[in-house]
Amino acid sequence: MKKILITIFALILLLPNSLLAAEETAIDKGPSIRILNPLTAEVEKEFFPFEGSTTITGLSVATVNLNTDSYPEIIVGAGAGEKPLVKIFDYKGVFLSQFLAYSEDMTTGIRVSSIMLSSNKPAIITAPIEGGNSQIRVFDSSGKLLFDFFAFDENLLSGATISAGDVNGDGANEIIVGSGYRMAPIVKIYANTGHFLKQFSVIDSKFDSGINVLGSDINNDGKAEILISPQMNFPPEVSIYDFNGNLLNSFLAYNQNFNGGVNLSSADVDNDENIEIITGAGLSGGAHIRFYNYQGINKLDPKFFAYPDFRGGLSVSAADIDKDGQVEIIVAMLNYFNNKNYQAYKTIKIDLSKQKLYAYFRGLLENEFIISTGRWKYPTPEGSFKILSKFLKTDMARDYGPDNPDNYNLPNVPHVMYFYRDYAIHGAYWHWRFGTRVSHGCVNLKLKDAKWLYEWSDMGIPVIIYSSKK
Ligand SMILES: [Ca+2]
Ligand SMILES: [Ca+2]
Ligand SMILES: [Ca+2]
Ligand SMILES: [Ca+2]
Repeated sequence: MKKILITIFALILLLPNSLLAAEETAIDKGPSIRILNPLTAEVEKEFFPFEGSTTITGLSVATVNLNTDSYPEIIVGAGAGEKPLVKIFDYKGVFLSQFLAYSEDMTTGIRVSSIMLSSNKPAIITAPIEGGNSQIRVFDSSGKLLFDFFAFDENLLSGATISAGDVNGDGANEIIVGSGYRMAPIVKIYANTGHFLKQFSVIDSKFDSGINVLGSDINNDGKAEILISPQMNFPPEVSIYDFNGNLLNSFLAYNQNFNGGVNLSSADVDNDENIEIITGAGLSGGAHIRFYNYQGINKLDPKFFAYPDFRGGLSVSAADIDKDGQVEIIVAMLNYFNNKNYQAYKTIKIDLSKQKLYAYFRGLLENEFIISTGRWKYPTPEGSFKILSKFLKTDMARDYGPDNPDNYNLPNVPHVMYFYRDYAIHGAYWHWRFGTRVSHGCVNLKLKDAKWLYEWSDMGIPVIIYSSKK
């Protein structure tokens, strides 16, 4: 009898672990690339460029024909947490080659784009993402570095965004660079030799969390327009500029309350001889793709999702990669949450010794707050956790026994985010002793700080709790 009980007990213990293991196996493939038909939303192909990497947090994707077979290749850049690799795949998703775009120890992630330097000279452009600098590099089809330049101050770790197009109509493509995270929104234009040509501020835009750029002749006048959208933190507005920085048109790609950013691509997806603007929702959005014409009118299915459940945004490209006369949409998971590591794009760090909470975005300190954690009797747990649930308001009560002075009953605790069991980060209206250990294990913030952190935090982001002084 005892043995049976032990067996049952062992089974109960084992069950959740084995379920967890199954989940982890599914996740281990890493972020995916999908090839979709824009007319039917059908997935034609899926592959996993960094299968086996346990640290990669996302991808960037571009397309260009690099060799003599006239089929465009799929160019994939590694996101944060992985070596700065560019991997090249054919239109069937078969791996062809790879190269390091920057030194091996630069693991803050890269973006990729492509440019035709002349009619038969394709090239790959790379730029670091937020957390890295703004060194733009241009490689030939074999991965040989042709030239590089810093688009912004070398010490600035805001990253940069990249695209290309013949913006001045002289028959040669220019390199377009967009400013990165926490910079005033600026577009810089370089010749295809790396020679700086001009820049303009996006004066009617407040986007200071990085801008995405795209060069594409969307109005058929023989010159590429410059499209701009926010990387995050602003309404999903796509603005169209000419070479001189004149605003030609703008429209909202998604609901104006969506602040997760917009990624851009373009192609004639419906074969009407007009190029469509293709948008992919950014960092914290679902895998929502939309198609617009130059006027900002929605075309095709406005409810096109590349993945049913994924919420981490898409890097988007488009080309007729199988040469059947129909353009494909090629998407990459931009912000891939791997449950096994804690290098996600946003991280909350809590230093119990200093009674401080730090909010990091891609390794950059975005905000810090003075807090109150658990007193010595009810310590806040140290370790790696993540945001499990969010409540705008909730009641909190604890009964340690009759007449125990530690009992509490707090109605309407604001901006509550649970990270482990019944431990939460939340606003506290009942005391003003921030900077000292006051709570029963929760992490208390001032009301305005709690509101900011609540709005900034996404579900699942890591919460790392430690003591800098032991
Ligand atoms: Ca040009
Ligand atoms: Ca044009
Ligand atoms: Ca079209
Ligand atoms: Ca095709």
